[in-house]
Amino acid sequence: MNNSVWYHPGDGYLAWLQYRRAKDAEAGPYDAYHHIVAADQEDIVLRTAVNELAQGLEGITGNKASVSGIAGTTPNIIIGTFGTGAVIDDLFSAERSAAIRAEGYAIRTDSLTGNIAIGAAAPAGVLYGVFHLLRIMGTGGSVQDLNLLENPVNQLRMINQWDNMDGSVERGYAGSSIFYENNRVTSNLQRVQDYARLLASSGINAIAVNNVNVHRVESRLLTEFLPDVAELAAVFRAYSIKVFLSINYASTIEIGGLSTADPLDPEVREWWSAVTSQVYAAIPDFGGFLVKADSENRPGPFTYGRDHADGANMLAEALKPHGGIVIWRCFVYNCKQDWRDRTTDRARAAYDHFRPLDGRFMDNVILQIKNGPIDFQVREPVSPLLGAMPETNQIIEFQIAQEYTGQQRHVCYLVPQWKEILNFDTRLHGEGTTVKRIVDGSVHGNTYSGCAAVSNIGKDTNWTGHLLAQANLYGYGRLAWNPELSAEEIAGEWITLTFGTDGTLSRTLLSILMDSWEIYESYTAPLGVGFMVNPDHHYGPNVDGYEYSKWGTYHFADCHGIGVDRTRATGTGYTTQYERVNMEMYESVERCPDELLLFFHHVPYTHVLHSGKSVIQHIYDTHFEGAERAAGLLSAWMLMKGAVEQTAYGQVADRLAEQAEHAREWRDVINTYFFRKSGIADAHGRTIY
Ligand code: GCW
Repeated sequence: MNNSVWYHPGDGYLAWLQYRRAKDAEAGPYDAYHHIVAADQEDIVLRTAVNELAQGLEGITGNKASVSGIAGTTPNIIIGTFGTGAVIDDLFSAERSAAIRAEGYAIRTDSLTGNIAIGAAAPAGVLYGVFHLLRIMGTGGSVQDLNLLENPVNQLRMINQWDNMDGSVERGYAGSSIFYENNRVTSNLQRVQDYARLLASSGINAIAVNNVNVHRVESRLLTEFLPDVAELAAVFRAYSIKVFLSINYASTIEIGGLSTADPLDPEVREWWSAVTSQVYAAIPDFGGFLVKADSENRPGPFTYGRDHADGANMLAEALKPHGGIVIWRCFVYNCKQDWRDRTTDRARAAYDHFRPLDGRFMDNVILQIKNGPIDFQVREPVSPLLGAMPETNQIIEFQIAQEYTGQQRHVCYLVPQWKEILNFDTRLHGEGTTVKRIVDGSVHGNTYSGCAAVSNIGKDTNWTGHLLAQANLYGYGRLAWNPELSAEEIAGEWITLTFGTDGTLSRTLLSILMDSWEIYESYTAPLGVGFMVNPDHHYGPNVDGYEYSKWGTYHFADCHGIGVDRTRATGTGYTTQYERVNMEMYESVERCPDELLLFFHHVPYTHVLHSGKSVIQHIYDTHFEGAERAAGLLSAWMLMKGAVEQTAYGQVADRLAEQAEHAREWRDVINTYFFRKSGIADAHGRTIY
């Protein structure tokens, strides 16, 4: 933000960094803080921390803060890294500072002087500590007795941009790219910097700046456009965010003038090693490469009779001397399936491809695994590949962009979904082997661990199209930092930071957010079966949209029943990819959780769920209720007129109106389809067409 002046209150541009003036009662204690002590202002990240703190204080208290290397009249806010001067060292015990890891920090208020100290092992921690203090003030918290210590739970907290250099964003629902226009890197680095602030303030520390589908022009980010990438990296560096590039696996052919991309070919290896060295010469702290290979028609090692380990290791070798890493995606499946073929199961693919390769990857390779086995549906089981490769680094991939969850036209707060996934117990090493512990690296003691997620931002003034979709971006960062935070807590923070402290408004927003995933699920594809969307753009209902296609996403509805038999006994055997306890649960039609029933089983419409309802009646009921509840979101919001800036009110009202209307469309298409298929009437005689 800094010098930009074109945004307006309520338009959403400042997102959760509004720094609204605190109300009197809260401001009292904050007002006293208008001097920042920072011994070291040489380091770029520390400089950012000072600037952010000054800016935040000014917003919250209305006072311009002074900054110097020495304490002024108390109370001061003293920030810095340990071991760089007594100012900060004296304020924390040795034991306390020893407990702080690379990106962690401690914050403490001295009861005598009122001084608040933020101490960290490294500049990044100071920056995170500053954002924490501002979050406390921004939510009206007390700063009088602070004594807290934070370390991020996950090491890699990454964002993936699916931005193309022509300015489009794959699955982007918030305008065009903020990074590229007309096949060049943008010159509007201010917008990029404003994005970096948002990311850093939520805890993000890595970003891949281009789409995983790398076309010809983006292949040249590695070479011809490298100076521009270096400029992007400089912006992110100031916020302690490492830049990665998605690369084209066949770059040697596409831009390298070679005739092959065979990972075992010496010339190919040399090309990558030379190009990688050039990248590091331009960007010494470059993160590494993100790779989508042999996936949805992208090139990969299969062409040369090699496997994913050969491919990934070749790149890892080029990166190794520079400390870089390869993030290799596991979204690999047959996207040219014959729909008549009932034996191929797309859900099985990632595990079948990668599990046998455990132990073959170099230690600077990380596999990036989508949270579910299919593709970011509103409901899927957890990918069985997570945790199934003890010798291999893994990170989980979420999608903040709402490709299948309403495309930022419907509200769908995804943090509850992510939490459910992270809390899932894989049982791989007995009870308590939760996904979050696999992801944070503690189960297998991996060299690298953490999470990645596909961003949901674009050039729209409010970043995310739907103003409420900002909660997903914020929430992802916060959850990546600490998966123990509750979905309510995160939503509450976001609401207060964004909209202020009005109680009624906060309660309304909280219930809209907290209900939204369940509501969206209830009027879309039922009981975990997935898809049922229009092909290509994936918006809106189309039950058979993918039924006779090559994409491997079928529901198999006929006049008797619906669902995919993925059991070992009679189906595709996908269930066997889970540890025994989970396998038995999913295998059994009686024990399988209702919400995933049709993911694992093909059942008659008359099958009775744990809820006591038949499948068909469940479909009718949830769709009638879902559409009604969607309309209820709009009514609830309409009561907030006047309690929130007009622009923000209008933005949200427009989207909720579209959602309400579109939920009716979903309801009627789905209900009508299943009524016609099954011939079974709704027990309550409601209108079905
Ligand atoms: O869900 C699918 C999307 C593609 C995307 C792909 C992937 C980037 O529809 O648009 O491509 O997943 O994750 O690679």
